[in-house]
Amino acid sequence: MMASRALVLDEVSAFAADIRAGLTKAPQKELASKYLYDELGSRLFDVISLLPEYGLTRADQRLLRRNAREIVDRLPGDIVVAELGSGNGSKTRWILEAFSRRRHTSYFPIEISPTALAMCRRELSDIDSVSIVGFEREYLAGLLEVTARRRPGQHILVLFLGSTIGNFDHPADVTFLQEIRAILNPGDALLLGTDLEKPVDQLIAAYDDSLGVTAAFNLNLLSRVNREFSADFVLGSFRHEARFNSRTSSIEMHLRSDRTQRVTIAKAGFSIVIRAGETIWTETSHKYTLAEVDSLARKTSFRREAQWSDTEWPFAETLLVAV
Ligand code: AVI
Repeated sequence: MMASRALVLDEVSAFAADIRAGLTKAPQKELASKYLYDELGSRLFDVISLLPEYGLTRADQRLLRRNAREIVDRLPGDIVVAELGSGNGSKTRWILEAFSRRRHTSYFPIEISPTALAMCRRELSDIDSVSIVGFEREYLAGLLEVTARRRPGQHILVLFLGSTIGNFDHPADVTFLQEIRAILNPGDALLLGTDLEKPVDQLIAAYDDSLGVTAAFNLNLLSRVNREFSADFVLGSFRHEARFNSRTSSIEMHLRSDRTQRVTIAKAGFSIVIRAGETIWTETSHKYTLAEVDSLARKTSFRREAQWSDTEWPFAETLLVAV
């Protein structure tokens, strides 16, 4: 389902307002990580998931492939599947195939990236007995539309995979799950992927890979602002940085300016000065413990139905049911 013209204009002005708020924030400038995913950023993220250093996506895929049948068996009846941030759809295949063996299944990917939505449709269109309707929307707006379409007796399974929840600053992760829960009915389910704590050097390598793909992914955010808002960020004067914040147990991505410079974001109508050594914070990626996942569920009125974890790359898939 394509966004209307009015919505696209709204999104542009929301983006402009977010850029202004983030880049004028003191003492730490920031840009929201959701803006990393324009067409180029979405494709760079797909490459990141293939990097030897970045085991997160492969762990997520292994767990879904090995446990799809059990996940589906634990959710009897007529289930509609909604996915928040479908990406290219490749991880969802096993779940949809398992549901489709039981009955015809509706799948609603919800994505703000039209590129990812198109890739997802292409990737999954060959599965028999699955109908796909994509929503080019923010997560909660899309989920509201999906729930409005549910028929009496149908339950919803929301997929929130790949540890995207970790990209919400705490306590925004709790607030976001509460908002999802408020949209759902008791008995609806949430399959939540969370990346788990692991050695810091392994994490730094995953977010500062030797090919420089993550650096390109991060820098593309400035390049996107240049393209869409006629800004004049000089990409060569910023350096990608991945650091571990042990207080929050999160990897943070930053872009560090190597000189003091003025940057004008022409179409958003403002300019800023960035000092030498100052950073723009572009992403948080929280690493959970299993106890934290349990507490997240408790705080958001879900009960843990089942949990599977990967040992090769510590990662957990948790099936939560709304109470
Ligand atoms: C999408 N998200 C879970 C990724 C992560 O690991 O936090 C995004 C990413 N950023 C850098 N590499 C991958």
